[in-house]
Amino acid sequence: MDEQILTCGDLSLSLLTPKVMGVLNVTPDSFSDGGSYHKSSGELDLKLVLQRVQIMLDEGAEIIDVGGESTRPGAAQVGIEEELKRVVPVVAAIRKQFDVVVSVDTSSPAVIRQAADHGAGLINDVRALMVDGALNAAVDSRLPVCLMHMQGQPQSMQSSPSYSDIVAEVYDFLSQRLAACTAAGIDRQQILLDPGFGFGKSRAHNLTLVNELHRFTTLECPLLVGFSRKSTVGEILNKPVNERVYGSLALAYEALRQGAKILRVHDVAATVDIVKIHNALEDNRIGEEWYES
Ligand code: PT1
Repeated sequence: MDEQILTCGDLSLSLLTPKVMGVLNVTPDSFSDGGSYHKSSGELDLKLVLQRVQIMLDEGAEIIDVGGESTRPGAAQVGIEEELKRVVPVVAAIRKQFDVVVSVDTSSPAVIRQAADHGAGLINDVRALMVDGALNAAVDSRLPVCLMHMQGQPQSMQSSPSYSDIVAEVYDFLSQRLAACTAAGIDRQQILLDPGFGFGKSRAHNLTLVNELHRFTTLECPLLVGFSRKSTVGEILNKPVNERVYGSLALAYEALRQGAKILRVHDVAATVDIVKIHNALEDNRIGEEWYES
């Protein structure tokens, strides 16, 4: 694979080295940072949002992922009007203040279109552009897209996840969505793939996907992964959401080893440190002929 450069509207993003995507949930109900940026009236406080973005950028995030619908296990779906009201002003405000790639975590064609009109640089869809109209909206936006695998829907996906071969099924799904997207006119170079950790998967399914992540590199699209503070980490450590940083970093490091190019995380500073260590080890390898042979 040659150097991947994503064209994110007026910005571009090189994936020659892995990038950190900082999570910004503008929802009242997300599992980790839900409700953090709301006034007591329940209204979103844009000043708090922009302060959080500034911190993540100072810590080294190169993408900010804005989500207006919680997709954690058990979360309820949100109406289009509410999602638009949450997401679009935030995308616009971030882009007014910062030259950073803003990703929108959405499955809705209306949100894709309006966010793109207000400066979004990437579409991150946990439903892999399968909602009616979403694929066309993404094609029209000309933005890069992240296609993720999920079994079921957030409300019920953890009730009984079941696969005969987790890796093969996720691989085939991503390969089919990749084909659908290129057929619809999305440039192959603009497509990211994500196995969807925690989305309709047991702890064993998640761990197998981590161990076998390298197999997905044969799809020849950059891999995006999100383990940050998720319940698989919590189950292994028997720790609550706010004590899962080190566990999440261990999985992120393994994912880097196996070729992940974007890490979607809450803990930006810590993750940027492990990316730097990974990069230093990679640089040190170059020129070591014995390694090639
Ligand atoms: C992800 C992701 C995402 N995760 C992409 N987008 C979430 N591309 C939202 C738990 O088990 O991995 N990739 N957008 C958050 N979703 C979850 C899922 C949060 C599971 C928590 C859990 O605790």
